[in-house]
Amino acid sequence: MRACWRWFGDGDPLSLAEIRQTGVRDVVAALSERRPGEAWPLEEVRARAEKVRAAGLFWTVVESIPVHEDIKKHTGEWRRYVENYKTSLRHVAACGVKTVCYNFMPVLDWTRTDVQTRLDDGSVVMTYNPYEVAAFDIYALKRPGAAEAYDAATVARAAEIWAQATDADRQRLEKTILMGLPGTVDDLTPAEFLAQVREYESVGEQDLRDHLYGFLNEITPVLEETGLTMAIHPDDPPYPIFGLPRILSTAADMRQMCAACPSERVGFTLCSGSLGGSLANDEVAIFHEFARRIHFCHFRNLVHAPDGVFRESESHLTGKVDMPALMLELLREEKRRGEKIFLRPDHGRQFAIDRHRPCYWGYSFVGRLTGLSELRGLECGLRRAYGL
Ligand code: DNO
Repeated sequence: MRACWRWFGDGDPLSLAEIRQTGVRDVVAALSERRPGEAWPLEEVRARAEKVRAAGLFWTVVESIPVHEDIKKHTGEWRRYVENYKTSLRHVAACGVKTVCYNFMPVLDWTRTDVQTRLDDGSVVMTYNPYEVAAFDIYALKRPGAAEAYDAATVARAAEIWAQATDADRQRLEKTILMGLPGTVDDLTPAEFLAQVREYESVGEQDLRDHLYGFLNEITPVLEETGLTMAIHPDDPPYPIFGLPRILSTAADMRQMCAACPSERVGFTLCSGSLGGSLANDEVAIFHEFARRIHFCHFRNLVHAPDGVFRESESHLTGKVDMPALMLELLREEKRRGEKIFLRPDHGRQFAIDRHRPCYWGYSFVGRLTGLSELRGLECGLRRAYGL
């Protein structure tokens, strides 16, 4: 693996000098101050790349150039936004970037219901509880048709959750679901969120797929011209929520994308923690099947309860994702390519020591470094054992 580290720019509590001491050489960053749809100006991209260079690091992966909602819906000025996207791609490529990570989830990016789940030892992880999402949908958002959209057992559990929740619990849930987690652009109010969700009433699942494939085929010549690869991030959780279509959750979705977009430059971010949100997904089989098109990896692990609630694991190595098998797939693909694959340790626990450095949820220093260290050890052991 070619280990990378996500840096949130000048607002990041971690400095580039500190990141350098993790031993990584490649930084994952974005011009997050630019709004979706805007073209990233060359001088701003260059200034960011130079800042990273001055710290002895390289800005190799962009995460993310967000795709404007109009491109997903084919509304408003979507054609102009596609042209702006191409401009941003040319500019990041000119400054040394090799891969661009992005997602195509309508309205929301990744979603959690609790960002402060305390484990027995006091360290903190994040949780996704589908029953709390249903409760929020039915009782707080009051989305038309929401109650009918869930099965009876989910509705009953959602009712119980809502009845028992204090005002503070309800507010916490609202804030957690709608807040701008890293990668998400805005914190939305429930009314704004509902309005945005309702704009998708006329955009079916197939429409969303067609819009994604059309977008990718449209930008492919720029990828060929610049050498960039595009690495779509899977949906998280990997199934539809709030009645919004989600089209990059399963191997079948990935297969459809490959069939519609022939260029191998159009590929995937293998995010084990996002795909792992569904027990039906086999991350190792997915890596194997789509290996040639995997341009970037996020590795982390999850612990599932039988009822569909999941949280992040105490270790990147143990949990739902068979991390040794996944790493082995990665090493075999690297051997085939004769080239390493960009990978960043995704979300880590927040340890007591991390609490003194306010970080984005999931992006603690010690937590991520622990994850990276585990992955490095695993890589080293597998290389030796398999002669890779
Ligand atoms: C969460 C991240 C996502 C990711 C975007 C990519 O920690 O993995 O927010 O950056 O989905 O567009």
